[in-house]
Amino acid sequence: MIVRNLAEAENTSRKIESPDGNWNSVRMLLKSDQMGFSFHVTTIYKGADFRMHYQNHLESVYCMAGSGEIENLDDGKVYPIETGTLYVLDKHDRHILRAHEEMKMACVFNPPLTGNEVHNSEGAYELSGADEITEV
Ligand code: 9YT
Repeated sequence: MIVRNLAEAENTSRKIESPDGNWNSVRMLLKSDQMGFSFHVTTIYKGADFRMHYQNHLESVYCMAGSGEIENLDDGKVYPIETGTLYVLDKHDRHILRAHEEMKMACVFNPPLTGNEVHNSEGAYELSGADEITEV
C-alpha cells in the first residue's frame, strides 16, 4: 500500500512549477510506483491561457475547485470548467486551457510521468524510455 499526503508532498521535489508560470503540479504518484498511471494535483493559476497537446499520453482531469474553460482546437468547441467537471483527452486532443479563477485539478496520466516533466514547445511531455500507452 502507498499512502501520501499532499501538504507533505508539496515540500519535496514532487512539486513542479511550470517554466511559463501557468501552473504547478504535485506529482503524488509516479512511474516508479509501478501502477501504470501517474496522479497529480495541479493548480492552474488565475488568468492562465495556454495551449497543450499531449501527443504521447492520455490524460483525465477533474476540477476540484475554481473555474475556467477548455477549447478543443480540433473542432473549435469550448466547454466550461467548474467544480465537478471532468475532461478526458482520449484522442490526444489539441487544446487550450483558460483559468478564470485559480483551478485545482486532479490529473491522471497514462503512461505515467517519471517526475519532473514540463511541456515541450508542442505542449507535450516526452516519453521516458520504452513507455507506451496501456490500452484496455
Ligand atoms: C490540466 C493540465 O494538463 N495541466 C498541466 C499540468 C499537468 N496536469 C501536470 O503535469 O500535472
